[in-house]
Amino acid sequence: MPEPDTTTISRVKPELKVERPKLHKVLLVNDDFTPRAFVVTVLRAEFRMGDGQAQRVMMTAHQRGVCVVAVFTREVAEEKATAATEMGRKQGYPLLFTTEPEE
Ligand code: TYC
Repeated sequence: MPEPDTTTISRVKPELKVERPKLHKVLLVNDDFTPRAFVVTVLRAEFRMGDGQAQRVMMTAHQRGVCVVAVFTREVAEEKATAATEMGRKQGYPLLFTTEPEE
């Protein structure tokens, strides 16, 4: 009698190594020179915020020194921080947006 064909089925699950990209925060840094209304304009233009949210973020940075604006992948966070900082620079303001990785 011939042996039946055998099939070996692996019981070891292949490890899935799909990692979520780390998110990065965009931070708004306070200064003594940029007008409040201009900070609000930049937040609305670059981060698509409504007026109320932009006012709150601006006032938080004003009172505490820094405020988290939003969270993105590293590339997008850096692009937006650079573009928003550049809006201030063009008007001669020291307005600064920075980025940092989320824990
Ligand atoms: N402190 C500024 C002023 O009193 C306003 C301001 C707020 C500037 C937040 C920057 O990130 C900032 N005119």
